[in-house]
Amino acid sequence: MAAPLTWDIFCKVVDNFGDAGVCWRLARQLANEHGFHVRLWIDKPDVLSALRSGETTYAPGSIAIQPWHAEDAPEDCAEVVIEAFGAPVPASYLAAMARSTRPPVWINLEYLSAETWVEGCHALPSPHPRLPLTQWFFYPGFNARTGGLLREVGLLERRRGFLGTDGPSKLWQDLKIAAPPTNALKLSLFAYRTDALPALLDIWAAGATPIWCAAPEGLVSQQVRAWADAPLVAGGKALQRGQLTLQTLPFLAQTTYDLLLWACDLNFVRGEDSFVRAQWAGSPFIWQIYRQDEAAHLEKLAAFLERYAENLSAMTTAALCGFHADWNPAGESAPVFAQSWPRLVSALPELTRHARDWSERLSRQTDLASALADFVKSKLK
Ligand code: TRH
Repeated sequence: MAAPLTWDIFCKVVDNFGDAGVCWRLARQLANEHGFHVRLWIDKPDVLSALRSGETTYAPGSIAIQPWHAEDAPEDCAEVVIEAFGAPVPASYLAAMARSTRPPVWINLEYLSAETWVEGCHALPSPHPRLPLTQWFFYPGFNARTGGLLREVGLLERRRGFLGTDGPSKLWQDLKIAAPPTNALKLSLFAYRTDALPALLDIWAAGATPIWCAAPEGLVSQQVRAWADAPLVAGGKALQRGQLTLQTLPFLAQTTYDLLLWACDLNFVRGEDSFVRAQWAGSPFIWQIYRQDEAAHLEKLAAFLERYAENLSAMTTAALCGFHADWNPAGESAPVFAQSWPRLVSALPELTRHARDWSERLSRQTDLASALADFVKSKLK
């Protein structure tokens, strides 16, 4: 039997958790499900530690996590080399790649976007200007003309199992928090700092619907505490303000965060990885997109919403897009949510059905790790 392929993934943490989160998921799947030997080179291993705390669900020995310092490079190059989100491999490593008797399959794994141009760029070659090497663009995406989305084997079955049994109550017990009130709309909140947040918390507290909101520690924690005007211990007793029960949580391990998404009725997510996990959770979600210069992110947001809302009624589409516009404001003034929140709540029954169908439909697509494995095999023939 041939020895398992060796993969080097290079990850540079730009900020926050998404770069590490995506690379870790990919590494884990390539090792666990495809049996490859993976080295994950990461410049900030502590970011990864936060995501993995207490996690034991990967085959020990098949993933090596390697701290990566600037131009430090591994001496030997792997058979497959992935530059995640354009993190360039060190020059000496590139030279080693060029010297190999069989040059590695060299992939630039790009950010996720629902924009249609992605389909034209996915899997295109980019020959190196000087060296005998070719890099391949690999774009995640929402259809078969792209590389697909990261999805572990059996993910949706596990979600169904969790929800079909006492998964949520066990989760609250494990988190050592009181179970949400049974009549409350259960929300999770993961967001970038935004001036829009206090107004939304006000609406939740004063609104007609009882709301339970779980907020893991992060960029908005300070704002949440300032709004509550209370110290709020992460994972401590929930705070009651009018109709809102606010439950702070510690930053969770990635695998536990999934369970929180599964257990909630509506998830506020951001960036890339939590955005994808919310889709696998099969519940409605609100996406706070990572801001880019010249408001490029708003086009990306619109492209996704257009794709996602394809089979929704006009009213629900308007509610979904209206709320996203308020949560991702183009201008400086903070939105008030007085209209967009109640409209979103009215749209939740249809959005809930839609979210379930969407996740089932997407799950019929080849997942990103398998698509990468197939692509690599086709290049090694
Ligand atoms: O953290 P993010 O904002 O990450 C990024 C980065 O900003 C990056 O530079 C940018 O390029 C990219 O977004 C688009 O959001 P994201 O992608 O959702 O990553 C968050 C990760 O943190 C994800 O793997 C889920 C995980 N997570 C936990 O493990 N525990 C938690 O409690 C929470 C709230 C999240």
